Amino acid sequence: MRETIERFLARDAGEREFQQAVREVLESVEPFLARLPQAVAEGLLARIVEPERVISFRVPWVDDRGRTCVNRGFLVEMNNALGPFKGGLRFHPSVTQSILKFLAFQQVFKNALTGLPLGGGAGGADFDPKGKSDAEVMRFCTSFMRELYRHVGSRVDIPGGDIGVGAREIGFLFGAYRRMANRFEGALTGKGLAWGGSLFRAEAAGYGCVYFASELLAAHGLGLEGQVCLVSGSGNVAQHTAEKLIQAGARVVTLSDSSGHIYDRDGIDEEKLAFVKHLKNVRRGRIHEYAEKYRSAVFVPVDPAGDHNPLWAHRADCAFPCATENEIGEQDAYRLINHPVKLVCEAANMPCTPEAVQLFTGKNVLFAPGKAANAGGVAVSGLELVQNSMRLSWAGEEIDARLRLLMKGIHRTCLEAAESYGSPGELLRGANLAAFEKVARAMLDQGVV
Ligand code: NDP
Ligand code: 2IT
Repeated sequence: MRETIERFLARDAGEREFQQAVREVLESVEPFLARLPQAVAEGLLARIVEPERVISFRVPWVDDRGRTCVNRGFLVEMNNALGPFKGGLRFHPSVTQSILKFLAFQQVFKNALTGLPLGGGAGGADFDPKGKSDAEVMRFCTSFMRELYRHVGSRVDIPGGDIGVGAREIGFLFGAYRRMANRFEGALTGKGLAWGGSLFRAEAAGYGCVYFASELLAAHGLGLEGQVCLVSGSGNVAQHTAEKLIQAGARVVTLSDSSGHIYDRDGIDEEKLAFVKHLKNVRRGRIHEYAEKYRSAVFVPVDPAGDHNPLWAHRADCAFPCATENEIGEQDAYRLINHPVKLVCEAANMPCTPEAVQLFTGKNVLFAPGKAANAGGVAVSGLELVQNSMRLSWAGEEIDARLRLLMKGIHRTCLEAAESYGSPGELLRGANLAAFEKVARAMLDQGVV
C-alpha cells in the first residue's frame, strides 16, 4: 500500500501542504485499507485524493485610489459522499491551491467526525484584508462572489469562515450572493444573528477545543485549573480558546500575530482579553499594542532568521496553537517537551509539523489532532444550517450544550477507533481511522461515481 500512496503523492509534487495532509491520513488508515481487497482499496484511494473539482478564477477589483487589482481565487470541492461540500474560505496572501487542497482534504474527515451530513471543501484567495478599507474589502468580496455564486448553495457547497474571513467578510459575501442569486438561503455560514446566523458560531471552534482538551485531560486524571497555557494567534480561534481557558481557571500567558507575540507574566484575564478583541476585531491593530498597554507584558517580534518560534519557549503545561499551519516545528517541539508540556491541542489546522507530532507522541505528550479538536467550528456551522432550513433559532445555552456533547462524542469516537485498530490512546490515528472509514464506506456504497 505504501507504494500506491507514494504514486498518488508524486502526482501532486510541488503541493507541499496537500501532500503533508494526505500522507498523514493515508499512513494512519493502512489497517483499515488492509481489510479491503487490494483492488478496492486502490480504487478508493485514487478517488479520495482527487478533488471532485477545483475552480480557479480571476478576482479583479478597484482599490480606493482607483487602481485595478487582481487576485487569484479558488474553490476546492473535495468530497461530497456524506453531504454538500462545506469548509472555510481563507483570505490571506499565502493562499495557494496546495493550501486550499490541504484544508479541503482535512475538512472531509473533520466533517465526518462531527456526525453531521456534510462533505468537505475549502476556498479563498491570495487577498490580504490587512490595511484595506471596509469599502475595498466589500469590492473584493463582491467580485469574489461574482464567480462563487454559480457554485455555492445550501444543497451544493456552503462555505464558512477561516483566516481573514470573519463576520465583516461573510456579511459582504452574503449580501453579494443574495443579490446575484436572487435567493435568500443558507449558502454561507457565520452569518449575522439578525439574518440567519447562529449564536455561538464565533465562539465554537475555540470553545470546542477547550472542551476537547478538558475531556482528554480528564481521561488522564488531570484538569485545566491552574495550568499555564501558551496560545498563539489572536484571531477568532485564539480569542475564544483563551476565553474558555480563562473561564476554566487556566493561566493564559501568550498571544500572537504575524508580527510577533506577547508574553504576560501575570496572565491574560477577561478584561485584557476584551482589549485584544477590540484591538483585533474593531480597530484591526497589531498585537504589540498589548505590551504598550499592560506593563506585565513584553512584546517579542518575529525573527525571520530564527529556527524556532520563541512563543513556544515559555515554560507552560499546555500549548494551544491557534494561528496557522506548521507553526510548531521540530525545534519548538523539543522546547515544549523540555518544559515539559502535558498537552498540545491543535486548535488551528495542521499547526504541528509531522516531525513535531512524532516527537509529542513518542514522548507521551497528550496530543489532540486538529481535525478532531477544532471540529466545533464547523459543527456549529452545521447547526446554523439546520436552523436556516427549519427557519428557527436556538438559544445560546442550547447550542453550547450541544457543542460540549459533540466534542465529548468526538473524543470518544477517536479513542474507540484507536482501540479497535490496536493503537490505544493514539487520538490522531483514531481520528483518521474513524473518519476515513465513514467516508470510505459511503463512497463504496455509492459506487464508482
Ligand atoms: P483569523 O484570521 O481570525 O486569525 C488568524 C490569526 O493567526 C491572526 O492572529 C493572524 O495574525 C495569525 N496568522 C495567520 N497566518 C499567519 C502566519 N502565516 N504566520 C503567523 N501568524 C499568522 O483566523 P482564525 O482564528 O479563524 O483561524 C486560525 C486557525 O484556525 C487557522 O488554522 C484556521 O484554519 C483554523 N480554524 C478556524 C476555524 C474558524 O471557524 N474560523 C475553525 C477551525 C479551524 P495576522 O493578523 O498578523 O495575520
Ligand atoms: O477549518 C474549519 O473547520 C473552518 N474554517 C470552519 C469552516 C466552516 O464551514 O464553518
